[in-house]
Amino acid sequence: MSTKKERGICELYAEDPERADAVVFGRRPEADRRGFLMGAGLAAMGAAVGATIPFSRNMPAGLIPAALAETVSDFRLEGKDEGLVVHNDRPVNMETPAHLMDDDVTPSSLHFIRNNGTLPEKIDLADWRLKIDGEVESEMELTYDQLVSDFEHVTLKLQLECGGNGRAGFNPPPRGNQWTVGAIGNSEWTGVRLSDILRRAGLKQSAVYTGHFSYDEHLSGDPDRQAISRGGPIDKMMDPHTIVAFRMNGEDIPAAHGYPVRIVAPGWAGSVSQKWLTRIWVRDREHDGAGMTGLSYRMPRFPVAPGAEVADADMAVMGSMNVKSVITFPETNAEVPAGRPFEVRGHAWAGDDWVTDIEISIDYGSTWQRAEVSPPPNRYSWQRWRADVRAPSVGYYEVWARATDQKGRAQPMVVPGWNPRGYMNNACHRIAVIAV
Ligand SMILES: Nc1nc2c(c(=O)[nH]1)N[C@H]1C(S)=C(S)[C@@H](COP(=O)(O)O)O[C@H]1N2
Ligand SMILES: [Mo]
Repeated sequence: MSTKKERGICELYAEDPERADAVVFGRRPEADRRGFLMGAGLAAMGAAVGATIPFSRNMPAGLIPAALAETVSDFRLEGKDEGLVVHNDRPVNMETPAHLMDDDVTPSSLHFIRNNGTLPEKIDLADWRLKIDGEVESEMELTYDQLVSDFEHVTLKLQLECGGNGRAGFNPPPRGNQWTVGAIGNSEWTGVRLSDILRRAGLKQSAVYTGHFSYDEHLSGDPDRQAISRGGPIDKMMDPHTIVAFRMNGEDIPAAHGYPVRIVAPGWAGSVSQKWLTRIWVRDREHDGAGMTGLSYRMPRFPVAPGAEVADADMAVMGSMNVKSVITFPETNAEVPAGRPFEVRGHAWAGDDWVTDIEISIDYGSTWQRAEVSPPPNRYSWQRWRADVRAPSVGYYEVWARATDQKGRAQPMVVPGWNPRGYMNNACHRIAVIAV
């Protein structure tokens, strides 16, 4: 089993300069290694270092550009809060620490980012098209203006959680970003219902699945490979909460989150929510694009031992995410008053389902106290919960939170079923507090 993690640019240069060059410069694999920067790569590179590069022809292959040779922790992305944790800078992957997830509606500056490929350069709205083809009565190609003016708008607060959120809890560690709790956000998205678009195109009887395509490129630079191309069963795509979004929190969607248009299919692994969307291929079978096959976004059909090899045939595509919660206040390691109540709060969500109960423990799960849980402002939003908690004496405590959905399924205390890629860890979140 591979335990390879995705890496920051310095590590990548140390281990695989050729691939690192391709990542930084967009050099095609078949190009010679004398260091020529390709047109778009050169422009991007110039933008990244803040100047044109007069001697770019002389730049040796495999040389980490000094301007980019900062550590990953120095990496900054415009519009993003400096408190986000950077797992990787190429592709960009950042998560939100629990205490920065306290807002009911996640500001764009605090929403986690998960990219598999390149970050597309500014896309011109005049050139943008959305193609709908495959198992439809009439293929369509929508311009941006048509998308925005031809269909009813909806604005919804929607949970978007990476399928690998919590991966860091699994042992042995599966490859991929070592997300802790923060690959989840709940921003307000405006767009049109995907179902309205699919109805306009007319679904054939044979339509069972979608396949999504976008502008971002595979890190190898190979134009024939997709960075990611997932999709979902028609029922999920026809749900009125699955939208083709063009605004995030009332503004154009930021570049990193899919400008100008993305899918938001809330409650399922975030990878179903294609960013920089260009095409929806309606299919007569489960889609088989990048991220649909092998071990990607698939779970074993039966429990497996940690570290086990699982045959592809024994894996099935993930559907809804599961019940989960996060403690957003206080921040872990905060001081709280001993003997007097202090507020504990956070959010909870449950994929396609919803949360009915939250319980809090400060004695390692021996006793539990009920928290108040608010109904979601709309379906598929996360839900606010809060409780007044009292630490009986001075000392070190842990606050644990456990959510239960309307079907009676609760979060496990320990990391649930190990799986080869480390998906769906919904173990209880816990924080430390010091009562003084
Ligand atoms: N085109 C494209 N869409 C994509 C991805 C990507 O790499 N490329 N990553 C997916 C994954 S794995 C997740 S979890 C979500 C993350 O969305 P965010 O970056 O807006 O938080 O986008 C999904 N959509
Ligand atoms: Mo993801």
